[in-house]
Amino acid sequence: MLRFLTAGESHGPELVAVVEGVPAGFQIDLAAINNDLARRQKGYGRGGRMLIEKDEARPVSGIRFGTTMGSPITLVIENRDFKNWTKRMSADPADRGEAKVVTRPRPGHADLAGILKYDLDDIRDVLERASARETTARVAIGGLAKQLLKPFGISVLGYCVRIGANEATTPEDLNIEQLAHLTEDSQVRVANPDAEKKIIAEIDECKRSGDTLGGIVEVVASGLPVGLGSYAQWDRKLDARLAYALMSLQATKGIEFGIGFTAGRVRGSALHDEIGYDRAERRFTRHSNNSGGTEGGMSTGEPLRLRVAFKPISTLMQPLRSVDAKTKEEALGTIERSDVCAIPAAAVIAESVVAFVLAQVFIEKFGGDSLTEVTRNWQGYLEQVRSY
Ligand code: EPS
Repeated sequence: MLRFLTAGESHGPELVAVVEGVPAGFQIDLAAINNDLARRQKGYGRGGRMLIEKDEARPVSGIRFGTTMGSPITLVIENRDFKNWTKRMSADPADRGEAKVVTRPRPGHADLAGILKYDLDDIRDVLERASARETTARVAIGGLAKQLLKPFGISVLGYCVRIGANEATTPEDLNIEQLAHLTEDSQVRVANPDAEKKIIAEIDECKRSGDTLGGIVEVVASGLPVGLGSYAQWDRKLDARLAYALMSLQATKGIEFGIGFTAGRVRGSALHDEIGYDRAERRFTRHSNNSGGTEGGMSTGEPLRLRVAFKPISTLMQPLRSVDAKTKEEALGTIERSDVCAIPAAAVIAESVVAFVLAQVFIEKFGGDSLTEVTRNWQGYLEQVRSY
């Protein structure tokens, strides 16, 4: 089974990702992982931290001469900003007292529930780990996962379809490469230049007024064989597992597959994707993909399409009302350096999380200890489906 853990604080020395269950024999292109880390750092509306960092994954286990060995893979990402925090984030008890204690919780952040739950005096002990900086490790893992999917023709892409008040409609019938090309060139990761201008104007307006902006990202994946995941048990359902993983991202508020919540408003005849058969290709086809590529908790073989809604960042430069946790007096939420809008980054993060879950279900279905074994199982299954 493919699994991972991440560790590290936002202003600590390093972020760490340990990935276990990667079969031997996969080529790992570190530059591609680092490219995803760079994509995560981009986007109009990011704050000063991204000017300090240059996120790069350093492999310290599991990869030899660019190839996986079957052992756990560890990727370490340095926090360059740590050099400005060595005393304030020190592990040494002698340095206690070097940092100003944070006592004013921000509405919307993990601050208040975190100090109460862990019985802490300093909100920094909560926010350092709750920070979305943790997603750096998840993007590194997602970058690795994409390379497990690549030999089997599976690609995954995330981009923005709404930021704040502005919807960015995406041209229909573009393949994933064309979409990647369009959204990669956009400052806010949208495939719609008109919307991009309006979004940038709204981000500027929010910056001026000390506010923040959320948005909606779409993730698509192509090349999936039919039958990943299973209807047989609740925790094996592909859509459920994707929703779990995406919901674990720091600002997620909602997820929908295919036409999502609209499914509750239309009739069955308008919704369900009618079935056809292509005799030449020897495969079942669909006349539409309203399901978003899953039925009964399994991939249908059509492209996966899902959307994730992220709330605006909870650090406001015009802070909201709060209470000082120590004195219990009315106070304003703490101001930390932050971003006005991180939705373009969230698109890369959601893409990474989806890539990992897809790699997980893929390895589960076609599992083996080596690329050779996984490939044999995958080819055999595709032939079995073709000759059904
Ligand atoms: C982030 C790094 C953080 C924030 C942001 C995400 O850096 P810093 O706290 O040093 O400015 O920019 O985190 C938050 C908005 C948050 O609430 O935790 C990153 O690397 O993505």
